[in-house]
Amino acid sequence: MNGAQLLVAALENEGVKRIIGIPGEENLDVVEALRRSSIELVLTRHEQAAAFMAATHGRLTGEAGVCLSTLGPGALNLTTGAAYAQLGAMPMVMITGQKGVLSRKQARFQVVDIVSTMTPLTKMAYRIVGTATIPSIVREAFRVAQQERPGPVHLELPEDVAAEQGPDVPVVAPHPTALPVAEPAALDQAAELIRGAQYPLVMLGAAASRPRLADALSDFVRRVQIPFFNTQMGKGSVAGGSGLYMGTAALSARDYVHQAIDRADLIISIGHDTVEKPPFLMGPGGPIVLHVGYLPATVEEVYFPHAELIGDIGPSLALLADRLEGKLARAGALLPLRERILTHIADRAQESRYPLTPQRIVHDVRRVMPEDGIVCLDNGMYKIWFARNYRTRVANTLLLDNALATMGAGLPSAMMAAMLHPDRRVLAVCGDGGFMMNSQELETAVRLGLNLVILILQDNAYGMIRWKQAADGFADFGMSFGNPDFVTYARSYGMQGTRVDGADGLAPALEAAFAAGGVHLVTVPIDYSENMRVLVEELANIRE
Ligand SMILES: Cc1ncc(C[n+]2csc(CCOP(=O)(O)OP(=O)(O)O)c2C)c(N)n1
Ligand SMILES: [Mg+2]
Repeated sequence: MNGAQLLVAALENEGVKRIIGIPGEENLDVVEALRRSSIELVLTRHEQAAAFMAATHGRLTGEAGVCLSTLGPGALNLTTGAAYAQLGAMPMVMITGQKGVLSRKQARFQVVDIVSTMTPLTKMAYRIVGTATIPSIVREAFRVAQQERPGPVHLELPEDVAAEQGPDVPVVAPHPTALPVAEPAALDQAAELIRGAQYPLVMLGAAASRPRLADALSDFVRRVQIPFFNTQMGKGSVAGGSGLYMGTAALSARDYVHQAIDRADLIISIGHDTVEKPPFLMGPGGPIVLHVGYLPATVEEVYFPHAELIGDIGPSLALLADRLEGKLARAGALLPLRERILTHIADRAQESRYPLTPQRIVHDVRRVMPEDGIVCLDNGMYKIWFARNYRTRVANTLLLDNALATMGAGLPSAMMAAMLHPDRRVLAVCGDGGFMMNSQELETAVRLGLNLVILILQDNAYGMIRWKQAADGFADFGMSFGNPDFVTYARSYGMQGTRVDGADGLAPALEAAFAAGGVHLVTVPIDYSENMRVLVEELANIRE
């Protein structure tokens, strides 16, 4: 076997079904080995999209997604995706080519030190220099990528190592590893803290959305009956309408949900990852914070828990619930605030204004998405509105990036969601800015025959920055642009496109797009004057 064949055999051994990316001539041995394997090669039109897709595979399944690129320029195009997976804790393995290590027939043409480039962006970046180590290195790469805290790993396979014939080294079989569960003494201490709280509140953070955790979290909340709120990336991790949801912290302070947070004397912070924009700001005199995590808390200026419960979160929470169930007289002490908070959030959700308000768009999207439908956001102003206003009842049904918060990932992440869940409705929601950063992938989506609807929110501007500019008192300057005619643009890719031209047109347009199947683009103008009215002026007045 040559190096490429060993690599592909090792990937099959990890259960890899597809590799996403754009090969270069340095990868041709790998491409040939893939042709003879069970693994599908999925071409994209930009490596960045391939990395976003691979990372989303990891995010949704817990198993590393795999992407492939050539050396130099192609590998550099993976870097934003690497950072996306690193900050977002998404397991991913990136494989890049390189010129030969033993001879350099093309001198330094296209040679960039990619291993050094990837080192600060990954959990591990490694150049393979001989065939014999390939099976063990691939096993190690997947182990590192998938274990807590998950993230990206980079492997560089130089073309001469890929082509080199070596001994048939056996692959290393993966095996499930159970994580340690929290110590009994730590569980007792945490239970005592919670029993002593007058106004307890649960917060579900980014790690709460790990695919394997959904059932355990829902059980915990149901058993202890303490109301909960989420961070943006913790959204959707408690199944069903528990009646205990208090809101999502899309802002760091002064939103309606902070009325509960500010009143709490104990916050049980489950799976919080400080890569997220802070859901609340710790300071002197605030509530006690109990951090429950796979790993100890990262201490920050705005997050410094007073106690910790460390270990496999699911089983640890079950043991904690054993100590608390039926013993918490004050469990629901903050619940009387719930109605008021949720009513404020739902304000004007059905207003018939055109262009549509963000609240109306969120409301109409929720109407056409079934409970298990998946909405994938790009980054822009609407992310705050979706995080705040879109209610989720199934884990990982609102995929957003509150970690790198990069533009351009909305469409690729939705494409991967549609590949993994062809039976569920998947909607990408993108601003006109973010959509155009990876719109070339419409061709990929059409070629793959995906069922996918893309909703473009059109304000002809980088709206989020325009809002910040206004909120900070700067003049309105430099944030507007023109757009292609999105309906014509969609049709040029061989897909359907619809423009919403009335306040009541969005829900029927989305419904028709899903009913038609295939890839469908819907564009709707958005009225962002609500940003100032609600997120600046109204919220400034809610201090009690
Ligand atoms: C790759 C990248 N570039 C720049 C930014 C900074 N940024 C955040 S939101 C935003 C504007 C997004 O515009 P658009 O996609 O049209 O969404 P809108 O806010 O207008 O709804 C910008 C420029 C970013 N987050 N990521
Ligand atoms: Mg915009």
